[in-house]
Amino acid sequence: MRVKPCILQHLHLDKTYGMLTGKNVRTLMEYFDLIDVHQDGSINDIQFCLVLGAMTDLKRNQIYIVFDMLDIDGSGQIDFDEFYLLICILISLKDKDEKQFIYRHSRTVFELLDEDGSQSISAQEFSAFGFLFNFYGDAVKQIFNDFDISGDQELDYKEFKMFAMACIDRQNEIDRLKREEIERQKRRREAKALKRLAAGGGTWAWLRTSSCTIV
Ligand SMILES: [Ca+2]
Ligand SMILES: [Ca+2]
Repeated sequence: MRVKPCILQHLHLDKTYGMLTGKNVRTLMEYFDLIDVHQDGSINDIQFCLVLGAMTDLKRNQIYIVFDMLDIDGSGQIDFDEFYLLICILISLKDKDEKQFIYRHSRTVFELLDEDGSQSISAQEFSAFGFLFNFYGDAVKQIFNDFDISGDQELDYKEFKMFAMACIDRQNEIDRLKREEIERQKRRREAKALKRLAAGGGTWAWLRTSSCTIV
């Protein structure tokens, strides 16, 4: 998930506690009041969809998944505390502090991902909700397998805590390898293009053809 330039741009989490400072919380409360057009202290899924659509590149169906994840009491409304938690997650992603956030708030993140409240996270829950923290595909599978020490295909809280410390490092490593591969492919394409140029084909041939047409 990518956080777009928006109101969050100038907000940062306190380095010690991984939460917003009091002043920033007030700013966020004022913003929440503006979104809360019915002034009932909560926002519904339509308002939530508009806000999160403007702040992130999440697709509509993903936004609804996040809504259901945050709406823990199933009221169909998101109150300020739930909104505040989401904003802290988004700020941590924007500032690339998500590893610290997950580590500091591992219990909260664990409860968010444990959708059915079974006190453990199944592979299915992880795949369904992990995108909120930029956990994707093969990296999830690999790390999930590594940290499921008991081998029951579930991460209990202890296992999750170890996972929290290590998983984003692994994700970064996979991303780095991907970037290197893209760079290698780009260099290969450039080398081929130069080869064609040296052999009198490619761009020069196209230019010659174009000139003839113009004349
Ligand atoms: Ca569960
Ligand atoms: Ca386990």
